[in-house]
Amino acid sequence: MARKPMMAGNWKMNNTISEAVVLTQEISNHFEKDWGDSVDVVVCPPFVDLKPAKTVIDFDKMPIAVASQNVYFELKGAFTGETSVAMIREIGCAGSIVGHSERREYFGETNEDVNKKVKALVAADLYAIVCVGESLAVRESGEMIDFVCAQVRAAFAGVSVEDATTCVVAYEPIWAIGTGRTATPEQAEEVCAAIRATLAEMYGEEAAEAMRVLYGGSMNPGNVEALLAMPNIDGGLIGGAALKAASFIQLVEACL
Ligand code: 3PY
Repeated sequence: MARKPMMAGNWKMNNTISEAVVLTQEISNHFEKDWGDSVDVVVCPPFVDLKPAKTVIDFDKMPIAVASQNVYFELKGAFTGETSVAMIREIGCAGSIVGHSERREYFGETNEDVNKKVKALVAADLYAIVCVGESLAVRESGEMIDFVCAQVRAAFAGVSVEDATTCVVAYEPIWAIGTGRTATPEQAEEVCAAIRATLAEMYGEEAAEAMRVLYGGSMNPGNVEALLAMPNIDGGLIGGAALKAASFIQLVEACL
């Protein structure tokens, strides 16, 4: 089955509101309307930038979606500092990244938290971009497939096939994030294929074939073609290269 690629920019904790507006406008200015037929483009700015970024995108002219980098699973209440699915939905977000390795490592996010966030998102008709990936130690132990597939199973535990197929999985080996090291296309493909096999065990072949599996971890204009040539890599979740309009657009163009 031909899956429509997705190119999503994870801006992390970069860009003030004014910078976010400029970057979004620069991306929009390069954007050709019919690109939306061939690729889903998503920008994931920090929370405070979501609304201003969304406001400068005219979705009819530039089919660029906005998603958050995180969301809380409780619906409302005394959770200081957190942001709910209803809040991001009202801004016009299409979904949220969940379980990025930086959230797992620095903020103690567990597989159980990720699962609750996926459930909260899909219940609000939003999608999750579920990040999974192993550390260097796990890779060197040879256990990376078991480790990553367990993360996938945990993230989607109790999520229906209808809801799961709205979501996206992003394989981001931790040792390739912000290090300039990229998994080789073959290394990335091996794990992305295993992720799809896990989705097939959980949801059946047809659903697994329909779901997008992205690669993330120092994807850039120099390596994007080789990564996208792999049968189980359906796009990218982009860090540093998403912070400049020119390089992000090159990555989007690689999907056309
Ligand atoms: C990276 O490419 O550095 C990322 O973490 C994307 O999410």
